[in-house]
Amino acid sequence: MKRFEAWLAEANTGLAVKEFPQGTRTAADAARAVGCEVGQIVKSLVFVAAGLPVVALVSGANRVDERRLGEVAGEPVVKADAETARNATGYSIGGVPPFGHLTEVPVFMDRDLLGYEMVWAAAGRPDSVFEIAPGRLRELSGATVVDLKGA
Ligand code: 5CA
Repeated sequence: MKRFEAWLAEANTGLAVKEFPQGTRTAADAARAVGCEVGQIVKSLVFVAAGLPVVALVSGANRVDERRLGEVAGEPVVKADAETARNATGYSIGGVPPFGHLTEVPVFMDRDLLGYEMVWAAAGRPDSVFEIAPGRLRELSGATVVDLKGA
């Protein structure tokens, strides 16, 4: 079994991963593959705040306001490079899942995601996603819900 599926099974989530050969590397790709609104795609973005990684779960319709994320993270943030993102989460950019990370990473979640009945997030690879209710996403990720979008 693949690594993120193994995590889902181990945690008894009942969540199922869907593979799309056409690819789900970006939010636009994922929305096209799934056939949902781009806002329903969860981007799992890794940042670094004072040397420590944090993850922002952001609606595919929104851009993160980095100043706002810095306020809630307590330190200014910069986008993580590919290697830092991989070391923190255990997954490569394009497939970073919203939870089940290799290390303990604080997670912040875009409030707008709660406006959808269901959302889709990356499942560890750039061709795989899974569907989840946003309330469940918050629980499993232990996320703090905040307004993350820029003006
Ligand atoms: N699978 C899709 C949708 S579920 C996905 O993972 N989308 S994502 O938005 O969460 O991941 C892509 C994001 O990674 C881009 O929006 C961008 O912010 C970031 N990214 C892409 N390339 C790099 C890079 N070289 N260094 C740092 N961040 C990058």
